[in-house]
Amino acid sequence: MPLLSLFNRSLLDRAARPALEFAGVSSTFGEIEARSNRLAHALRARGLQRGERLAFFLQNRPEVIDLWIAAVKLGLVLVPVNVLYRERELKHILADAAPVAVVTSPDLAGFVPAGVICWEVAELAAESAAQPSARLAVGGVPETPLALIYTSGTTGASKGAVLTQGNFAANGAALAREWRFTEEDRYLATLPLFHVHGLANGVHCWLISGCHLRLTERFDHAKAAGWFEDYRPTVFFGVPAMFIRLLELPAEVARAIGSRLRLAVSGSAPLPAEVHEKFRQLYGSVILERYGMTETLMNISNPYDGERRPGTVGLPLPHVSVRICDESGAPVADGTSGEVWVKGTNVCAGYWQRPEATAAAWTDGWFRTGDIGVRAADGYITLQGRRSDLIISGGFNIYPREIEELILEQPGVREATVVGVPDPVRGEVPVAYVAVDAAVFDEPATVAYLRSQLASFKQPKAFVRVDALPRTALGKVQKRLLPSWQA
Ligand code: MLC
Ligand code: AMP
Repeated sequence: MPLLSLFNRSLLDRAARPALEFAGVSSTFGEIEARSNRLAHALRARGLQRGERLAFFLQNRPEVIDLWIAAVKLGLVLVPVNVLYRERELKHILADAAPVAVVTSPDLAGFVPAGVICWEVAELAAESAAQPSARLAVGGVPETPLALIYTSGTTGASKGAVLTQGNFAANGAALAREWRFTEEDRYLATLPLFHVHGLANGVHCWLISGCHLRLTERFDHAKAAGWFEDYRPTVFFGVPAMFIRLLELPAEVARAIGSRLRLAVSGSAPLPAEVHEKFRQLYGSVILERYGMTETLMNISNPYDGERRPGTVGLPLPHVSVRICDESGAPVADGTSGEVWVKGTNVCAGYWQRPEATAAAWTDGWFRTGDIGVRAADGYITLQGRRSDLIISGGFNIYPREIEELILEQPGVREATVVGVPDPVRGEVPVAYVAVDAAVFDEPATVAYLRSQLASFKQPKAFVRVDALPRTALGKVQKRLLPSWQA
């Protein structure tokens, strides 16, 4: 079913129902329909045409949702940008995607590189208010691109995954069904809307099922207990760092929250089995872990009914085919590790303007995820690591090479490498190992430079000095031979 038809189940058929709450302000589905129509007219008045790209660089707020729905109606391609990105990341994404403009807010606009056109989100909303509320829908087919979402894939260079309306429809419809969403659900949405976990899963399960959503600007563990108590959600989606923070709540508070929570979903990074178990003991709720990627949306999920097995990501979703392959691309036997390959209506159309990267990631119609996994005889899949040295910190991806390149540009640095070290909350954090000329290397200046260029979660927690990096005979850095580091 086309994405807009899925949305119509709520936007048109449940027009009078309360839909969304943000900062104490509520909207019905009918109001969201009208707001997104007015915004579509305003975007059209600013000259945007089907197929054109428009970036957004915004914290979570209802305007992001209005923009998403307006983009579906107009056939626009949105480019979500992580609010923590700084000069280097923004320059790359905005040059590569070349959007008509970036929709942003005054607090973030200062980070947008000079020469890029910014549209102030409040101005756009004010302009929309004067537009007609009648639907302006040019429609879309499943192949119509809807988003370019930047991800680093298995190499360091960030690439735009071209996700279509059909990808979001297939993913959203499957998850809403598999995870038993109904219009009675109350979904607490704290994940960022610039990543697929919050956007493709959260927003789409909500719009397709017609449940209620409370949006927060971001996850804040100091406020989380209050939100759960006050809103009484039945559904929560989070990254492991959020569940680890939630383990800090007093037992009676946790038990009360858990008694109302019918579904807690974790993904984007490995959920340690002990967190799964501690959450069950404290909240009386068994976390459902699933596995996805920007390029593929969701692939594999533990079952709603049946065993949610800790440490595993479960079974392939009904519309997704999964193979575990060896280096030659041949499927391996159950119990043997290999690379996870996926195929299905969830998989993106390729990388934006990068035919070589696209060719390298697909083989015979299968997308090669770069994740290493193993399938048990009963079908449950466990992820064991990655082919690349990706670091995942709090659910945000970090490619060491991106940080290494910047450090190597600093005066006095001979060699540099960045590795992920274990962190009790965020899973991993980056640490830099450097061989430097001590008389020249200026660590505070390097830290300040990295802060101006890269997202805060990519900042190395330490610069560990070594005489030289351990290397193989071929010159490759042997990260596992580096001295261990502890905070
Ligand atoms: C995080 N920070 C933010 C922020 N989110 N700052 C401003 N706005 C936001 N929206 C920064 C903080 O400033 C801080 O920076 C650091 O992140 C941690 O903040 P914290 O308050 O100490 O939070 P913490 O309890 O550690 O939890 C971090 C977190 C965050 C869980 C809130 O990591 C997060 O939002 N993660 C979600 C990532 C996500 O959605 N991933 C999905 C990718 S899609 P400093 O300077 O102190 O470090 C994908 C596919 C799939 O992977 O399968 O889903
Ligand atoms: P992204 O590029 O941000 O979409 O990140 C996708 C990556 O997150 C995947 O390739 C996995 O390595 C990782 N990931 C997502 N879900 C899980 C999970 N449940 N367990 C382990 N890793 C995960």
